Amino acid sequence: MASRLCFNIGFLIVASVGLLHGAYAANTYTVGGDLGWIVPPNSSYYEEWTSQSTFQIGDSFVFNWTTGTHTATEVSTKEEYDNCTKMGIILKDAGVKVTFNANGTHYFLCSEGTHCEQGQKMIIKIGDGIPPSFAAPSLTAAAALSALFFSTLAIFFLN
Ligand SMILES: *[C@@H]1O[C@H](CO)[C@@H](O)[C@H](O)[C@H]1NC(C)=O
Ligand SMILES: *[C@@H]1O[C@H](CO)[C@@H](O)[C@H](O)[C@H]1NC(C)=O
Ligand SMILES: *[C@@H]1O[C@H](CO)[C@@H](O)[C@H](O)[C@H]1NC(C)=O
Ligand SMILES: *[C@@H]1O[C@H](CO)[C@@H](O)[C@H](O)[C@H]1NC(C)=O
Ligand SMILES: [Cu+2]
Repeated sequence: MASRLCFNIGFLIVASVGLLHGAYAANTYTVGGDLGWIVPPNSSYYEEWTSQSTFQIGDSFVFNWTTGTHTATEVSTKEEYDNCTKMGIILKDAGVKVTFNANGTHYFLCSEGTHCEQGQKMIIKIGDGIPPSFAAPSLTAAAALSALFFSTLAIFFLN
């Protein structure tokens, strides 16, 4: 009896997450493809990589690096991005996964050394790139469910 209840609750959670994600037809991208998130061979590498896809609400990005020290740092403005300003939300764990639950434009760079100046920077545009003017409560609930599901690998930006 007890185990059956457990199973039903577990199924409900998995089904809910599936529905929420399914509604957005979400994809998971490995940033930079096979190269991952490192100092690229040329300064337009990540711009070329992002231009290959149109990103939507619910999409996730895995920042993958294995050797050396990098960060995935999100800065707030285009000016900070252009300047390689090395302050913002700094994610240091290799393999970190970021999921976006709203349209918006996000500026990422590596805050180590001169990596950003060498082109380790990327603009991710979700949908039309325009953030909502207020936070939608239902998306917050979806993020909470997803957070349970992906545990520590997922970092959510709800701006
Ligand atoms: C940048 O490097 C990538 C991978 O080597 C290459 O495909 C692309 O053509 C290069 N772009 C420029 C502008 O050199
Ligand atoms: C991350 O990089 C490592 C080493 O380059 C590679 O083996 C692994 O498949 C990559 N992971 C993803 C999700 O691409
Ligand atoms: C960007 O750099 C310019 C020139 O160094 C500086 O005047 C400006 O304040 C910087 N802006 C930001 C947001 O860091
Ligand atoms: C997000 O952007 C897309 C365009 O890519 C648009 O169709 C959609 O209405 C936008 N969603 C919100 C909630 O503004
Ligand atoms: Cu770096």
